[in-house]
Order: sequence, then structure tokens, then C-alpha cells
Amino acid sequence: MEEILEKLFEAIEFGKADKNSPYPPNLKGLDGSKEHTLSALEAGVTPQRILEEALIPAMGKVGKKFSENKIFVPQMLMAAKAMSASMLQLKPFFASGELKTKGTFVIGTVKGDLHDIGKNLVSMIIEGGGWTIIDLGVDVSSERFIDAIKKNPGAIVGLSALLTTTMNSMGEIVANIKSELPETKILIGGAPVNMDFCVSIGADHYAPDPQRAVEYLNKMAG
Ligand code: B12
Repeated sequence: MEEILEKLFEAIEFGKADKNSPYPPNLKGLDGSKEHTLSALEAGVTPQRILEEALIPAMGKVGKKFSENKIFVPQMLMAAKAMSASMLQLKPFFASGELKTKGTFVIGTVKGDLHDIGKNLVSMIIEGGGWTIIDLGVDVSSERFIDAIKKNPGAIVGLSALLTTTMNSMGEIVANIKSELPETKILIGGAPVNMDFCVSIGADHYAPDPQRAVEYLNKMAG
């Protein structure tokens, strides 16, 4: 891998978003993922290579370290932030169609639930995995999910719930989506849910963390 991409990989893995970011302390004053991305683009590295050779594998490594309890939420959030800073520089290429995404992922925290840290992490990592994200936010009703799927035919849907009370709401949303748009694939996640619950409400898949969510989506994309 070229040095420039190696530096970008490292900035993302260790959560260095830009030069002014004080985190992590050992990289203080050095360029972050934003500057490395701009340098790579200036040096003529294609957005596709930046995504495939630096961003995606770096977030893959972060997701794996998180699954193995080698890093925790704060480091993962910083890495996600660094990835976002880089993605922001690549956004114009997504928009221009120069970079092909693998598909669209509509995500939201279900009605009655305001927890969004996990959802945001999942969104950012899936975005880094090469998907277009439509984030509906928190407290999202069936109607809003259905509306977003209709506007983005073929999108895969992700539902997040953190409360035992809102697990019911998740079940209702799955039933409503499936009754109106039965072909829709629904992925669920959040601390209180599991594969048994997923099967019981008729969702298509449960992923315990963003890494496993990306693996499922990539399988669905073929
Ligand atoms: C932070 C927090 C809050 C914050 C939320 C801030 C925010 N912007 O999100 C605030 C203070 C607002 C809050 C409020 C409440 N909270 Co709260 N909260 C938490 C806390 C401490 C952390 C949650 C979190 O962010 N974890 C970190 C993220 C990264 O983990 P995660 O969300 O699980 O996400 C991971 C996976 O689950 C998965 N994932 C998540 N979503 C999805 C979606 C998909 C599609 C996929 C594939 C994967 C996936 O990937 C993520 C990364 O691995 C938890 C306790 C805990 N340790 O979980 C309690 C907790 C969830 N809260 C709880 C409660 C009771 C409440 C309140 C009812 C408290 C009150 N009386 O007001 C309110 C409810 C408000 C509401 N209507 O939603 C209880 C829930 C109990 C239960 N089983 O129902 C918990 C478990 C605390 C406890 N032990 O009692 N809370």
C-alpha cells in the first residue's frame, strides 16, 4: 500500500480526524484523516482506492478490535469521527456518481426510543463499508420508514432499539413494513435484542455489532 494510504488507514484506526484534533494525544499536531484524504486526492489516488484500500479496511480493523473487546466505545466513536471527516472529502465523488456504492441502507431508532449512539456508529461504519446511508434519526414511526423505503426502492432497512419497552415498537414496525412492502430486507440491532427475537418478529437478520452488520449487507449485495 502506498505510504499516503497507510497514513490515512492509521489516522482512521486511531481516531485522528484532522490536524487540530487533540485526540489521540500521541498524534497531536500531525495531519488527520481529512488532510491525508485531501493529499491522496491531490496525488491522483482515485476515491475508489481511498475507500477500498484505506477507509474500509481501517474501519474493518476497528470493528474487529471492538468485537474482540480490544477497544471500547470512545475509541470507536473517535475512529468513526475520523472516518466521517474523510468521507466528507469523498462525498462530492459519491454525488457525481464517480464512486459506485453497494446500495442504500435506511436506518433509524424505533418509535419511543431516543438512544442514538449505537445507531450512529452502525451508520458510520456501514457508510465506510461503501453504502449510501439514509439516517431517519430517533423515535422513528412505521410511516416514516415506509415512506423512506418507497423513495429508495430496494433499500435494506436497519432498526435500532435500546429499551425493552421499545422492542415492542420494533416488532410493530417490522410487521407494518412487511405487510406493505414484503420484499424489504430488515436488519435489527441494539443491546436488548437477539437472534431469537429477530425470528419471533419476522425480521430478516440480527447483527450484534456494526462489523457483523456490514458482513450481512455485503452478502446481500452479492
Ligand atoms: C447513553 C444512554 C442513554 C442516553 C442516550 C443518549 C443518546 N444520544 O443515545 C440518555 C441519557 C438520553 C438515555 C435515556 C434513557 N435511558 Co438509557 N442508556 C444509555 C446507556 C448508558 C448507553 C447506551 C449506549 O449508547 N451504548 C453504547 C452503544 C455503542 O451501544 P448500543 O447502543 O448497544 O449499540 C451497539 C449494538 O447494540 C449495535 N446496534 C445498535 N443499534 C443497532 C442497529 C442495527 C441495525 C444494528 C445492526 C446494530 C445495532 O451496534 C452498536 C455498536 O456495537 C445504556 C446502558 C448501556 N450500557 O447500554 C442506558 C439504557 C439503555 N437506558 C435505559 C433507560 C431505562 C433509559 C431511560 C428510560 C431512563 C429514564 N428513566 O429516563 C431513558 C429513555 C429515553 C428514551 N425514550 O429513549 C436502560 C434500558 C433498560 C431496558 N432494558 O429497557 C439502560 C440499559 C440502562 C440501565 N441499565 O438501566 N439513556
